[in-house]
Parts: sequence; structure tokens; C-alpha cells
Amino acid sequence: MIALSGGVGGAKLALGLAHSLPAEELLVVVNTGDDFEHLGLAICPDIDTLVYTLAGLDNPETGWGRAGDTGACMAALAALGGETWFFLGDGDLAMHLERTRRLGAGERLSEVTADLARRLGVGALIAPMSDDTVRTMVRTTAGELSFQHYFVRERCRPAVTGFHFAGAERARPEPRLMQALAEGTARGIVLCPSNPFISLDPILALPGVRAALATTARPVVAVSPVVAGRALKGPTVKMMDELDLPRDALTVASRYRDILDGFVLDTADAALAEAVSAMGIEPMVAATVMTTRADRIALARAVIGLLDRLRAAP
Ligand code: FO1
Repeated sequence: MIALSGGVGGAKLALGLAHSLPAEELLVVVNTGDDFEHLGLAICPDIDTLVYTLAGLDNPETGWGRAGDTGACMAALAALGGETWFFLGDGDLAMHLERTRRLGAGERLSEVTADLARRLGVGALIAPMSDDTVRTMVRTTAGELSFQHYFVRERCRPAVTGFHFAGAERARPEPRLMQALAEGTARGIVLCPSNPFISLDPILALPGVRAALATTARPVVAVSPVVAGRALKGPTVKMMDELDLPRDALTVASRYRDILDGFVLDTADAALAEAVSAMGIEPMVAATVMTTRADRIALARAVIGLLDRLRAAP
């Protein structure tokens, strides 16, 4: 099973998948467009959100950072006039320090990510979408902003007009993803309920990825990150409004209609199933709002069931 994920929503479904499959049967390919260099450290937010979530170390309130983490370093840094707009907990800093050290020693991001996740007890395979640098730039009415400046420093306030994934055109996609797509060996591919614009599109923008997803022999399904016109987390719906797109699940389904065989709608959006079907995509209605671990596992099982049915279908 291959999951494409970014952000908090994606990590939640990835956790459900990790509890529904043998560890070695799940590869989660993670967005790295949010990554940036900050305080001299290599910060990889979507990778860390996923690792902490699968390790059971995540902060359930924010979805990012470590549960129970402290801010002693941030407080001391503030007293020195350092940048504290991007909160780095004391425990979380260890991840950034060790990753920065190992990258500086010449290791690839995929190697470092795999080893650090393993050291935290994560069994599933976690891979950055590429070892090459890709940076999501957010075009707004206030000019172009780097991702974390838009997302955290400006708190998603500026109206977006578009996105640019700097470096995507020459970045090499995760080889295990491309091999599985070419050989048709994955049980299926899941686009997790992540923000399509900032979490999934960077992965699809890598050379050959979208075409490979469109032609792979195995089914590809997505889980809507929008329920009844609301995003479960983050600026997805705000971005749809600013891009003059309808704020509903169909906007997501139609955005990926070239690669999707199935699309999971929340029960609140059951009425949209017919429109999804009319796109030539198999709809499935399920409870997609994941509050508890049981919710995540139940949704993961429903998605796996849809993939198995699509794989068996003529
Ligand atoms: N998001 C915030 O809104 N404020 C923060 O201070 C913040 C710090 C942070 C530190 C480490 C990390 O892995 C993620 C962090 N995030 C923070 C989330 C980050 O902006 C992610 O890019 C978003 O979750 C979107 O994927």
C-alpha cells in the first residue's frame, strides 16, 4: 500500500493505515514542500508530523510537534532576540539537530528519515517525496511568500493567487514510489485527506509522478479533505474561496479526476456521490472525520476495502 500524505489530516489516515496493515506493506510518501532552513536547522514539518503521529508522540492539540513538549529553548531564544515565530519544542529540537547533523555529514534525507523513524519505533516505511530540494512558494495578493512565512508567520492571512513548487521540475521522485507505479505492484495508492494545493500537489508536480499515477495498473483513491464545505483542518477551504473554486469535495475529485479510480466522501456529502460517479470515479461514502484512533482505523479499513474491490473489478 502506498499513501501520499502531507500535513495533519494525512498523518491521521496514515496512522489508521499503519494499524490496518503489516508494517512492511505500507509506504508513506510525504510532502517536503513545507521544509525550510530555520535557525540553521533543516526543518521538515510534514515528515515530523507523520513520524510523531505513527510513533504515538504527536501533540493531539496541534497535530504537529511532540506531546508535552516544553519551550525552555524558545523562551531563552526570545530573551536573546532570536526568532521565535516558529515554535520549536525542546524535544522536537533534538529531531532537527540530529537531522541537520546527518544531512551535513552527507546522508540523504530519505536515509535519515527512515533511520530516525525506526529509532522512534515506527514500523511503516516513511519516505520524503524526493531527496532533492523542493520548496512550496505561495503567491498571494501581498506578494510571494515562502511556505512557513505564509502558513505560520502570516497565519494564512494573505489571499492566495497560486503556488509554485520551486525545484520540483528537476527533483527525482522517491524511487520506490515510481517503481511500484511502473510495475503495478502496490496493493493500491491512497491520496490522504491532505490539503490538495499545498500537501498533495507538490508530490504530483514531481517529474513523471502524475502520469505514472494516471497509468498505473493498480487503483488510486483519494479521501476528501473537505466535509460539507468545511476543511477539517487548515486553509483548504479558504484557498478554494480565494482561487474561486467551489468549497466542496467535488473540487478535489475533479482536480484529480485524471488519476483517481475511487473517491471517499464523508456521510455528510453522500449527495455528491452521483456527481463523482459521473466523473468516471467510483464513489464511496464513509465517516471521514477522524477524531479517535478507532475512527482512523475504521476509515483506513474502508479505504483498503475500496482499493481491493477496485483491484478485483474487471
Ligand atoms: N505550525 C504553526 O501554526 N505554528 C508553529 O509554530 C509551528 C511550528 C512547527 C514546528 C515543527 C513542525 O514540524 C511543525 C510546526 N508547525 C507549526 C506546523 C507546520 O507549519 C506545518 O507545515 C503545517 O502543519 C502544515 O503542514
